[in-house]
Amino acid sequence: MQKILNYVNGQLMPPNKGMYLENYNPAEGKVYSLLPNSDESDVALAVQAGQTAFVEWSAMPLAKRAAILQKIADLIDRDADKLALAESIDQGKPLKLAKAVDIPRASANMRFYATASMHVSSESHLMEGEAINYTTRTPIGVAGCISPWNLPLYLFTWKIAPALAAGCTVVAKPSELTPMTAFLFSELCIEAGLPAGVLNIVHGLGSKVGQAIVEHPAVAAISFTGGTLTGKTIAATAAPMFKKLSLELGGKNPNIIFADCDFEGVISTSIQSSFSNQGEICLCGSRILVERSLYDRFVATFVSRAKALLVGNPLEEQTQLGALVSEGHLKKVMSYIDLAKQEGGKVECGGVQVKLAGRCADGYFVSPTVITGLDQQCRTNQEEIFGPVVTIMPFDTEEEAIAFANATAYGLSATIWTENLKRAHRVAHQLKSGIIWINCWLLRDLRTPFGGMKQSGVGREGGWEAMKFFTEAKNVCVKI
Ligand code: TXE
Repeated sequence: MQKILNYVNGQLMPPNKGMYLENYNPAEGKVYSLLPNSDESDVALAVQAGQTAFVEWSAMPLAKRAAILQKIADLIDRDADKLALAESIDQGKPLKLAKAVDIPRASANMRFYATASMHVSSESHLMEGEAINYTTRTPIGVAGCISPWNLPLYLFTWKIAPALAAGCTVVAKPSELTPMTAFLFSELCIEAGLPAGVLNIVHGLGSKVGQAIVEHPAVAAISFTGGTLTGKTIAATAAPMFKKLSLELGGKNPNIIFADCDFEGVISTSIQSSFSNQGEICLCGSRILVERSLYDRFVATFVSRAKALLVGNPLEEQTQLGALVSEGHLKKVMSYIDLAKQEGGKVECGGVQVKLAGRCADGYFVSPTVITGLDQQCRTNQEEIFGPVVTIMPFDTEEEAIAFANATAYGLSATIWTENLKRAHRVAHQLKSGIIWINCWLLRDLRTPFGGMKQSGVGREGGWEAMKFFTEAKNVCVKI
């Protein structure tokens, strides 16, 4: 069986203790490869390699550094089909989606930050007749990047690209549920000539490898995407060590639909924002709020479109929803559907595990699920489910829509549908979310700040925000 290897100090190597974990193909419910069950000794080697490599990498001319990152992007493009297939097998997502979104975005992340690093300029502040201040930004050192399983290579590169472009070296840990594309990525880094120790990838459990990265005194910054509870644990460890922290956590995002919307646009985009990637995207609009005069029509049309979605073998072209990432996650999603029923919800469609024939007979498939009849405060409407499950609730006034939208502990993203320009802006200003889409969803410009309010996280990624995160400002004041 294939063994995934760690990537430490430029070498692909087994974990120190020779222990491995089983890696599942979620569409088949079967183990298909093994990944290192690394521990703090592997992390210690990786951090040491990062510290040594930092001297050369942080001093390398920007253009040279950028050329290596661009080369990695070229190699991702060259191997796009292979990487997309690996992502689909490892994660359960439709191959078509991995080809259209995940892998192109991984190379775009590398290219975006490779070129961004060459456009950085420093600030200066003149004190008339007295002094001049100039501010430099220097890379922070060894950065820890911990990424999740929903968009594996996409989010892995989203973290390491700005870190490397800023001149940091990195110790990264992909999710133990989806390690394959990060492993293939390490082979591409070697081929691209990335100097040894600049990027180190240590595979294994969050509680062992992730925790060891966060605890290591020589790791100066932690960039994490994952669950809110894990984020709390990481913050509790890192904050007393005065590490820089960027936390991208969960969401319970409202999709607010006013009666004056473009109805066809709303339906087709809401199907996407509800069920893309099996609903395993932190930006999915899992709470759909609809103005009462449109409510019945919306529910009828949306439910009929959700029923028509094809859940199937992720490798087949016509499949629209693949498998959930793991058996554990399947159980979590199913338990929330049970909870919704206990809370008085009506399952309008779906709500069941899908049993496929043949190769995928034991896979973790759930039908697109739409639930109505719940109030805003119930647990189903407060907690992140992270699966193909949405609720629909009516509202009567703009004020009520805003109150409902803001009525959770999360504040990641929100979508507003209306043809009334003034209302769109008015509502956007009152929503407590870091990312707002008006009449669209998941339209991403990599220059914009990305992140959430409240329990959706701390800090922002994207554009200069990420470059700033991985660098430290130093002000020099010169008397003239
Ligand atoms: O994520 P974890 P899980 C949400 C979603 C999901 C829930 C739990 O609701 O159902 O979180 O998912 C590493 N120190 N999101 O448990 O554990 C872990 O190995 C350091 C939202 O799978 O947060 C993995 O690499 N690292 C989300 C990464 O953290 C630790 C994406 C994420 O895993 C660690 C995923 C520790 N103590 C889940 N414990 C989003 N915001 O997009 C775990 N890890």
